[in-house]
Amino acid sequence: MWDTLWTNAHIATMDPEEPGRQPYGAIRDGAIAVEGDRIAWVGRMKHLPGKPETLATHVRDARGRWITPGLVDCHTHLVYGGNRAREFELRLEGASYEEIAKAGGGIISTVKATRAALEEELLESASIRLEQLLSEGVTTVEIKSGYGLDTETELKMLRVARRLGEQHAVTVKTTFLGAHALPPEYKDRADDYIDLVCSEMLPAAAEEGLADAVDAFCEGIAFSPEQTEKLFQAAARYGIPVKLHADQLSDLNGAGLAAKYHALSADHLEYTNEDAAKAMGKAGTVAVLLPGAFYFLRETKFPPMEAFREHGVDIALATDSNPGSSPVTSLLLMLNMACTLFRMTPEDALAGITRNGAKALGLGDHVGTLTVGKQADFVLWDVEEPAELAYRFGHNPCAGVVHAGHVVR
Ligand code: DI6
Ligand code: FE
Repeated sequence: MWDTLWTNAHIATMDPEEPGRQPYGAIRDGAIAVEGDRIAWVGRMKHLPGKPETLATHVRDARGRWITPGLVDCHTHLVYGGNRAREFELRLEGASYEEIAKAGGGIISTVKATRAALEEELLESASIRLEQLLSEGVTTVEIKSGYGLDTETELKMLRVARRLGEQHAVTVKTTFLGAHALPPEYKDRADDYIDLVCSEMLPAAAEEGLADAVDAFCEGIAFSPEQTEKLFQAAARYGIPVKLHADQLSDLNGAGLAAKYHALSADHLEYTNEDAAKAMGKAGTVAVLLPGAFYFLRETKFPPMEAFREHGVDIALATDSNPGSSPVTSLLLMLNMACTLFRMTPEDALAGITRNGAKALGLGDHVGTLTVGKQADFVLWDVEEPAELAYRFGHNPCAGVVHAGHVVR
């Protein structure tokens, strides 16, 4: 007997290997069985090995709804103090994101607010943002540090991220982003700061088991490729996988560097060159596109979509939820924006927030498709076809969420 059998569902498995594959890996008139926290069976109703009541302790009727894998938001900065609404006004008056950063605003203004905040305050403000993501079917979320830029505050942020995962029905992956910006006390001493990150902050985060991955901002206004490389080498010594904020505002060959270190993902990528895209394909590094930041910074340079496709680079999408460049807490909106702005198909976009989002977190074998043996994370939707998830915006058709086998919404 299975624990739960969901009947009368249309299932977008998102499994690329689904036999006789339909778009979205779809199984119409299907059923999905859960045993413990795992998926035990997925298929057509007519192929069930018996009458539903004889197969499972609980039978739940999905009443013709669509079921997709639980959504994966693989790049967020959910934990921070304050907000940057005033900076938004300045940008609308003509100041650029880089100018504001160089004048000591930008990331550094959030660093000040985050250092000043108590752990409980950070937990509370991030909880509200997290609940907004979860209400749309997110079951896995990555959360970065990077607004502390000193050991104490970086660890405080990562502890908050871990506690969010304990207090909410979601799988949290943490990323240590100590190399996000140069703190004011290290002005003109970026190499010294990177030494501190490598020799004190990263070891402390690793020691407490707070860093599932290591990330950096490789950019003219942040850290050079050489400094990034030092950090990647330190991460390797701790056996922690890397990711990179790469080529967001200029092409420093960040994506190529990420590929060289077999990064899980390279993120943003508006200015990525073709050779780097090719290297990403070879290394299996996922391209994480962040349409919220593209839109909010009014970027006009598009990520090299053609090159990614040609070189077999998997594309994921995420909110980049943060106070400066993407103050958004809707992953479904990113689905729509990826289609309208980046010309992705609704199916590819959905893969970007399920299967490929999982891969970008090193969880490709664990979540992201509805396949027997994977964790039972899925979402029921009040839609008539899966493309509706990308087509509407500002609308939430989430009708139910299962996380690790439990109905949580
Ligand atoms: N790129 C981004 O878009 C975020 N971080 C980064 O490296 C923005 C962070 C911020 O402006 O607060
Ligand atoms: Fe980011």
